[in-house]
Order: sequence, then C-alpha cells, then structure tokens
Amino acid sequence: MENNEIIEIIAATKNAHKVKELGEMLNLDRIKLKSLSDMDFSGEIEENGSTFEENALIKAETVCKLYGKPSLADDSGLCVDFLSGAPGIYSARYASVGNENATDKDNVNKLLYELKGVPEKDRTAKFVCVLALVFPDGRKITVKGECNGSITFDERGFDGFGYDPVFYYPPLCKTFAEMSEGEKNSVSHRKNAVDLLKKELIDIFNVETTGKD
Ligand code: ITT
Repeated sequence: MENNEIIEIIAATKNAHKVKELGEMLNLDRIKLKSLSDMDFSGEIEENGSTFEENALIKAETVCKLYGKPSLADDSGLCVDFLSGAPGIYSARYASVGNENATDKDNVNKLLYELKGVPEKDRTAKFVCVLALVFPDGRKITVKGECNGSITFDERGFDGFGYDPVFYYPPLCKTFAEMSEGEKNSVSHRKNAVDLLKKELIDIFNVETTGKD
C-alpha cells in the first residue's frame, strides 16, 4: 500500500456524540473517519446481540456490507454493580418500554430512581466501550476499553451526553459532564478502546499519529 493513500473508515453509528469523540481521538494521518450522515444512511440496524462485542460487530458488519468500506462501530454502555451490571448493553433503551431508544434524560432519571437510598460506597459503576472494525475482505478487529467510577445522587454538569451527568470519575473529582471534552477524551472508556485500536491501525496501515492527543 502506498504511503500517501487516504484510508476512509465509516463510523457505523447514528450517535453524533460518538462520531465527534471518535474523530477527536483517532488522530492518525491518512485515516479519514466518515459518518453515516456523510453516506446518507437512514436505515435501522437491529442490535440483537447479547454482548457489547456482538452488537458492535453487527453494526460494523452491516455498514461494511452496505458500502464496501472499512467500518467502525462502537457499542458502549454503563454497568452498575448494585444493579448486577445493568443497564449494560441496554443502556440506550434503559427507560424505554418497547425497543425504541429512550431519551438520555429518561435513562438518567430511571437510573437515579433504581439507586434511590443506595449509599455512596455501593454506587460503583463502569463505562464500557467495544469498538469493532470490519474490513470488506472479512477481517475483523474488536477492542474493549473501560472506565471505573460511581453514580452520583443528582445530575452534575452540562457537557457530554447519555449518563455523563451522573458518572463520577474519582481521580478528577468530577462527573463526565463537568469535564471539558479534552478531559473526558483523555480518560474515558472510549479513549481506552481507541488507544488499543490505534495500535492495530498503525500495524495494519503503517500510519502515524498526528500528535494531536
Ligand atoms: P449507535 O448504536 O448508533 O452507535 P447508540 O447511542 O444507540 O448509538 P449504543 O447502542 O452503544 O449506542 O448505546 C450506548 C448508550 O450508552 C448511549 O446511548 C449512552 O446512553 C450510553 N453511553 C455510552 N457511552 C457513553 C458516554 O461516553 N457517556 C455517556 N453515556 C454513554
């Protein structure tokens, strides 16, 4: 492969926050991340796997098949110890009745309700992010990143998305929603997964980091 060839990777997610975070963290020269809106994708992908890995692969394989380009999916969620790992793979639709995604606000409210009266020491949780990269020739890579923290008693902060206002990260004494983008992107589950993916991409494509991170 020539050294100046641009490698396009499609971010197989409808979540604009994920695309933004992935784009900011995946600083590799010659790798261009395109979003599903760049591809005019309006379909639904049924996430019927039973693990983060299975769901990430389902999303990446579907998009890869559709466009014939390397596709990168992110399946992520929040696992709360007191709730035996819930909401886990159901994080996006935790507060929904059917299969429709609930709003972030509904999900946060439900989580705070389920943890009502639970003391601070029992509110430990982790964010998990599995990235799956699927190539048209059938090669597949999955990597997993995690970030440990705990669930607050109330929402704190206005940045980020999803469960960020209630996910407290002890080393920085802030919730993810109280952090700047740069702070969250230097410690998050997604950052830890992206770091592992970058190592793979550097090996496969002989690309280099742009030094932005
Ligand atoms: P795609 O499937 O299209 O990628 P989605 O938002 O439905 O978008 P998931 O099925 O992976 O993605 O669900 C992940 C949910 O977990 C997400 O909607 C948030 O509620 C939560 N989540 C994941 N990463 C998060 C983060 O960095 N901060 C806050 N919440 C997060």
